[in-house]
Amino acid sequence: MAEGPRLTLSHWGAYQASGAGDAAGLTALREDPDPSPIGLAMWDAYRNGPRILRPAVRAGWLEHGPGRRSSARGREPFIEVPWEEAYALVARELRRVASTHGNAAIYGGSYGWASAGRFHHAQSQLRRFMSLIGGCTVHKNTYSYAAAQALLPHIVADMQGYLEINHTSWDVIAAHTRLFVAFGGLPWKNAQMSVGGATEHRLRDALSAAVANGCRFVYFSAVRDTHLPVSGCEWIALRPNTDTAVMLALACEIIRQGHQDRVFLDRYTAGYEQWERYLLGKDDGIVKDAAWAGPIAGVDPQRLRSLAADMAREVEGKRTMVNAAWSLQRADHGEQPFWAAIALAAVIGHIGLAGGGFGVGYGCENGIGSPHPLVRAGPRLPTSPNPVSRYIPVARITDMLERPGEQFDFDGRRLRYPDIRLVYWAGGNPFHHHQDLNRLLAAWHRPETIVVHEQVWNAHAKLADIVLPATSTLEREDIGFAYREPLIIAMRRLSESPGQALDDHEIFAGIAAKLGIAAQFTEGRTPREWLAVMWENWRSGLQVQGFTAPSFPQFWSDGSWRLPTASRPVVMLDAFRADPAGHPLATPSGRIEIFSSQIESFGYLDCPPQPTWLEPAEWLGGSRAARYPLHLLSDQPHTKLHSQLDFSALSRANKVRGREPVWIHPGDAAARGIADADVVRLFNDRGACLAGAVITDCITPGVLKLSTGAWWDPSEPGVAGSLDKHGNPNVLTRDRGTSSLGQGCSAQSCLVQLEKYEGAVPPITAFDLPQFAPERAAVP
Ligand SMILES: Nc1nc2c(c(=O)[nH]1)N[C@H]1C(S)=C(S)[C@@H](COP(=O)(O)OP(=O)(O)OC[C@H]3O[C@@H](n4cnc5c(=O)[nH]c(N)nc54)[C@H](O)[C@@H]3O)O[C@H]1N2
Ligand SMILES: Nc1nc2c(c(=O)[nH]1)N[C@H]1C(S)=C(S)[C@@H](COP(=O)(O)OP(=O)(O)OC[C@H]3O[C@@H](n4cnc5c(=O)[nH]c(N)nc54)[C@H](O)[C@@H]3O)O[C@H]1N2
Ligand SMILES: [Mo]
Repeated sequence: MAEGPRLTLSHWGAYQASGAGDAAGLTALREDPDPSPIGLAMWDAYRNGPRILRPAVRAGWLEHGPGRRSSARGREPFIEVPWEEAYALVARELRRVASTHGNAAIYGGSYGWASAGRFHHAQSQLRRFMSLIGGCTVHKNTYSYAAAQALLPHIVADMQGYLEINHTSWDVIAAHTRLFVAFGGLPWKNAQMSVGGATEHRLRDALSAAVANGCRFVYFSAVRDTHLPVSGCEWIALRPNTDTAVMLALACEIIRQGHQDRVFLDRYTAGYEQWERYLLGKDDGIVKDAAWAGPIAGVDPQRLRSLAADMAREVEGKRTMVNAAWSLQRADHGEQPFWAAIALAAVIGHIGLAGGGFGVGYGCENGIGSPHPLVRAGPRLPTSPNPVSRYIPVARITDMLERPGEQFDFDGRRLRYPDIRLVYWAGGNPFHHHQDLNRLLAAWHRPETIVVHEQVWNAHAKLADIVLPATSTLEREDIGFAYREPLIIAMRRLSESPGQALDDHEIFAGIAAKLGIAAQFTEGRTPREWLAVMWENWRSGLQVQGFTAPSFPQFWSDGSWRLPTASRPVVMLDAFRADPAGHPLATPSGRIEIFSSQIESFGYLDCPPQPTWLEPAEWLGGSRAARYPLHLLSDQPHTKLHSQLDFSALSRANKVRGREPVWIHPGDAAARGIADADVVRLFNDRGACLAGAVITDCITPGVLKLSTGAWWDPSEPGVAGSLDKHGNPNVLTRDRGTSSLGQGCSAQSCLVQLEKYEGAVPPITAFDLPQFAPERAAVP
């Protein structure tokens, strides 16, 4: 088969191999108007980073067996073993746990972004493998937007299945939006990513085009968006977690000004009257107007009143767009700001029309607002259904490990936590993504065995019992696809695998062989044959949707396939707007539910049946602020994806004295005697970390910003509560569900204290390899 251009794809972009020998590297795709620098640093990082080279087993596990001395995780050396021995150990352990405790005692939720590429997608491989061995307990929903995933189907539409992939496209916004109000901003840094692979980074140009066309941008955030590429964007600083109060006030002012769209509310929504009573204070005597919200959010009420007046207007067919960033709902009661944003947009009445309505994620990922056509489901590795029905909402992992057998609420159901004996992870990093890591660490000692496929020696790998080294995308062939991206990429193998690292597929095939199910797992195909089968299956499905894709050999030799241009612009909910009876929503009323009887029937005090202001457990207006007076935001990092590539030159260049930078307002720094580039200590009852001070007026007084992604680097590995030397905010964040409805991650509700670090600054050890037991270290 002819070999085409040497391309690869990552979540942050498509790149081409360039140069040879010492000059070998990656260059951005010529067609990409605004490529991400993250990919340029990836070549060197994957080749010279702290990669895992051989299968490794924790010494105590190998010597004493599963369950013994599990509290020594992270504190014992590893013993490197040959692959055949590793396969046999994992196979025997899976068989033991399944036969003694049942398959539900295996947690294979394995949340995480893994890498681009549809065949080697680690979780797909894991799912296929697990379903063949009798299944496992899994997870539901995401860290990204679990509150939205639970709430939105009740009140408007499915988040992942409809809303996320049907945002009104940027070209329509440029032509038809006169006012764009963004809660959480439109962070360019986040739009570097598309899950599966961004191939055309469009946010910068999209914003420029809209502003050039006269669109006014106003954004509410505790931080100034330093990457906003256009002038003419207005920043309204607000206290974190108070967006709901601001949205209620904007709606209340529009109603008091008599500008609510009565026709829209009558025809397309349900339950408006009850919400209006709440906004106007008919029952509790509190009018939720600008004068009420101003002091809660720290915003000038007059600014809210005049913004409300502007939002209600439609001028010459140009409308108002209200957007909520996903960060808003990763907070205590995170369901409420999303519901309030949609109810506010309903009061304005522009939903379903070009340029107006609401967004739930512009700027969060590159694909949102894409003009490119939607093709259903990319090429997929076939998997059979999971034979085990048990699951948890994804962010309840510590609760599950701590409290087997206990009941909990989730989206109208009562569920019970399973008793997990074996944890299996491939393609995610819980010691990056989960909150309150000291609590997770203590719970992590409970399972008898932890198996991890990883590329790198991060904290997650160091805390496992059996570590199996996985390849990176540069070291394997694949098909790269993401929703509403224009290019499908034939991903080439561009680099040698380090040491004995193998593809996740090959690792599972090896274990499957020990279990006697290799033929079922691989179906006798090579990876290249799988790519061909996956492509051809997808291609015939595309034909039905009216797209003609090339054959696999043609695609492979061309190196990529460009989707045809979309036949019509995307306008979210346009069919519903045009014909609400013919295209009802999948909600109980078929309309947008401003009041939800279904949610009311659940009786959750932490998720009332209409958009409501509820004080977060931790915020600047609450009583806890007396002790911990600073609100910590842990946003997404701009130099990497989560914890991936934290060891790259790009990520390291952004650190301050080797630590993750923390943004501090000049007043907060002065009050604590902190100077720029000082090493500082952030702490609360849950933990403490060091970080590097960046003093800036791009942040509101009383707020700190420490992006996620710094590899957890505890001063005493394996010991809960020890100081993190590197700046991982999750030693500080609170591990509670958003509410009984969503049970999502609520990392953005977190108060801390800050001080200058006076002790001797400890060295960073996050990127060091673990200890290996000397006697067996020399496996060939
Ligand atoms: N405080 C706080 N915490 C947060 C958030 C926040 O805003 N604040 N955001 C949350 C959100 S939205 C998310 S999505 C999560 C992200 O959390 P994760 O998705 O878990 O984070 P990643 O660092 O992307 O983890 C992916 C891991 O998979 C490994 N990997 C990559 N490719 C492969 C592969 O092919 N095979 C194998 N075996 N491994 C591979 C990488 O080395 C890496 O360790 O974090 C959440 N945590
Ligand atoms: N470069 C890069 N891009 C990424 C990722 C990454 O790791 N790196 N991760 C990807 C993933 S998995 C996801 S889920 C998305 C996440 O997308 P988001 O959830 O939107 O991302 P964040 O960066 O956490 O937050 C966006 C902005 O909201 C602000 N903010 C936080 N809390 C509040 C609040 O209460 N009110 C208001 N008004 N603003 C608030 C933050 O300070 C930040 O400026 O990003 C994706 N894009
Ligand atoms: Mo996410």
